[in-house]
Amino acid sequence: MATPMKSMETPTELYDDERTALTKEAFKRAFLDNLLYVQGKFPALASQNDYYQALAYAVRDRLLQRWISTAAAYTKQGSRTVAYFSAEFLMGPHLGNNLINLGIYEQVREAISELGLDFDTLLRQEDEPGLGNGGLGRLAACFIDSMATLEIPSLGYGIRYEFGIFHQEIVDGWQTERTDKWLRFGNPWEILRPEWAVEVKLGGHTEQYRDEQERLRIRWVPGKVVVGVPYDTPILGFRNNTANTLRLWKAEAPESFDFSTFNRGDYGGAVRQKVWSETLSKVLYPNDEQIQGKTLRLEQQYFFVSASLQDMMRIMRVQKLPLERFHEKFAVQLNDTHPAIAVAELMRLLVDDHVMPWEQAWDITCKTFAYTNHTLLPEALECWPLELFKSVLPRHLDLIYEINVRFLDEVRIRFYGDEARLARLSLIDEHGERYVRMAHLACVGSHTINGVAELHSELLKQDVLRDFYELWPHKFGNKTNGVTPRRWMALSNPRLSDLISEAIGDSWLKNLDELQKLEPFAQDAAFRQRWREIKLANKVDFAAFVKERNGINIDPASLFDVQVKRIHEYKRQHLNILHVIALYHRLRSDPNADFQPRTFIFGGKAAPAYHMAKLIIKLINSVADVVDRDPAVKDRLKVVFLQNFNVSNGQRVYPAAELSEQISTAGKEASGTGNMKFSMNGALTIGTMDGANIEIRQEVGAENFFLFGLTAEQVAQTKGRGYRPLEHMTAELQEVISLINSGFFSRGDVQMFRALTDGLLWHDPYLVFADFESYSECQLQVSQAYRDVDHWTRMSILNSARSGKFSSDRTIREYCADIWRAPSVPVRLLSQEDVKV
Ligand code: Z57
Repeated sequence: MATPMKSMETPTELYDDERTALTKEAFKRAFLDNLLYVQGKFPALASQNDYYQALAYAVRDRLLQRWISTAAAYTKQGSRTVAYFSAEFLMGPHLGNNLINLGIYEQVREAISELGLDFDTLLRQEDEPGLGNGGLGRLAACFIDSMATLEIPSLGYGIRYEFGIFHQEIVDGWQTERTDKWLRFGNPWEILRPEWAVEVKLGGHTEQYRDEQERLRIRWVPGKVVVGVPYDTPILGFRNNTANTLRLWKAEAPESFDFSTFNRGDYGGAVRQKVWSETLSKVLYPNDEQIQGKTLRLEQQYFFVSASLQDMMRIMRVQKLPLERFHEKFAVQLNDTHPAIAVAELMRLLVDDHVMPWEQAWDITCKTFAYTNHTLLPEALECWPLELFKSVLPRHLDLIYEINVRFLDEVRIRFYGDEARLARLSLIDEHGERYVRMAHLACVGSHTINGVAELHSELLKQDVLRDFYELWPHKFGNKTNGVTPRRWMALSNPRLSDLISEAIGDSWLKNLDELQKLEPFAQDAAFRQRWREIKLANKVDFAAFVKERNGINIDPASLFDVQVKRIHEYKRQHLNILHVIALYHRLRSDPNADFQPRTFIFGGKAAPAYHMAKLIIKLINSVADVVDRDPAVKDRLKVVFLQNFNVSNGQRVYPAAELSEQISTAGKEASGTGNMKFSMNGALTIGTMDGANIEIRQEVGAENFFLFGLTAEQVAQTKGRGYRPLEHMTAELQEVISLINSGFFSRGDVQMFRALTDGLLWHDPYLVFADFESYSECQLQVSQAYRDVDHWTRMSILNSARSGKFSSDRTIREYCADIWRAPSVPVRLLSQEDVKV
């Protein structure tokens, strides 16, 4: 008999190159092996989801080889590492993206179809990890993609929410929410690391004690303890050997806690403890730019921040680095104030747990953190009521008081006798109820503070963080956002990407500035023709998708005009829909009017408690319904509300869009990133002078951009004078408002949209009426421009050709150079030889 143990005793090969080869044949073998040995399914009985899982595991094997190689390179070099702290990572589906980055998308598509399966059906099986709300979470995802592509050693740290952003369904025109059970069928992209679990304390109180050397110290006696368990997802670079890590924490109950209760016979208590612990990573708060101030949210923030900092200290121990060098080993970026508690937590870990002198700990802390602000909206600035804060983090409150005393001492000397300034700068807001100001904590504890677009960074200095700017002007800078062209062009728009590569080669995906080489092609009639054909093919695909989802027919020959983003008054979806109603009114009044057919496409989620945003969704759907049923406007005007806008749906809509709506009130949108995805994919923008729109216009040229509306300065002036909407009322706008209020879109219900129309008429902080005429006028120019097909196509090509700046690779290069000082570390793929055991 053969002796199977023989070979086990002398293992020489950690992995088999054949097993993870990138050839089609090796891939088929791996796929079938996974189906049988991992899924336990016989091909004839397997479901589409079983096939997807097998495919995902076959891809994952190929990714792990790179991951091991990356870990080996980083460990060997003891490299400086970026830790990106974010409460949200809106990753979108992994499968297609990993195939693109590995460079095997086509081979795998062929392998799968040769096995008689439909590749696109399998791709669609993946439940996307929607662990974010909108722009901020998606930015974090683009950033970790770019860091891997640029070979920057990095870790993304966040929360493994069991339920991500809710699933939106439209019922009778209203948004309804359903839980996002993305883990239902398991997650093949993550790897559990139970050996690196850490304990996180919460609640309780502090007390003084004397240590062995009779020193007076403070001890935190927690009310409860949870365990953070890391789940790692490898993040591939584009066509290199780098696989960085996204490390997300799941909250679990510590066994020891359970046992003490359990042993006392209190089974219910033991279960309650477990249930409570797990609620910490149960669900993502679905608010974008409007905080709710819930205890659980603060607990979530502290939970992932503490677990991450402890994990980083473990890495230092493994690499035998002293904690005094924490800031040399790690650069931590705070994605908004959600992880800002890290400033106090690092101080606690250094001062309390590692007995480091305060001054030294503070020096390390300030050299470790950098803070990115993402908003100018006052309601989005996090402030925690003192009592709530104290009940969750009693020790941190004391540390923050100490940080504040020392900080205000510095301010007092700099600004002699300026008491008002002290109150404005304090980490504690003492006007009325007292609050901890998280943005102030982030500013004080960071060496660098940045905004996310030029205008936003300027307004931060003038406005929201003015006092900090006057104190530390050298800390402030700008890092204009970007998006990854791998997901937002190569993966989502293969037709266009192939045409571009045919014209200028394929290195543009790594160096997006090379898109400039497309400029001469704007003058080439044959190229323009192909450019148009591709847009049309994308529109046809999208129309089929709309038909399947909404059951309505849209005409691919009409102008596709798209606004997809979170629903918020400052983003002014209502400005858009008021204009649609105006067009409808024009068509009804003059049925023979010369009219460029248009399809208005909307998509986006409203925070579940944001009633006005939900009412805007209802209005859009109500208009869509009326317009769809009215034969008088048939084929000329259509309105579609795309349900459940998320990353996957975004990948379908950007390539099909011709007009991108970026119509926020100037001075309100920090940057916007959807605006960049549209422009890269050849859509033209109708937009205000807000966020990154300004830079997009700068890059593509004013003649290739439809600008309207008040500037941020004019908005401020208008408000300063006292904004009176009625002064901006026109006859057409009057008709529009009357039509809504008459119940025309609400089956005679004259009350339904009153809160919306009254808001616009009497107290509108977003100046919709003030911009309405300028917007309508600009939309007329859009319709005229669209009729000149060649002119439009030229503008479209130039938008794409000049969008190189908006690659997140450029953004990350700037963070590396100016903030992180983290050099790249190329990775060599380990071979069998390297890993002989
Ligand atoms: C969020 O998605 C953004 C800012 C926030 O403060 C919160 Br909370 C969530 C967005 C901005 O609204 C966008 O303008 C910006 O492009 C994006 O963050 C990424 O910076």
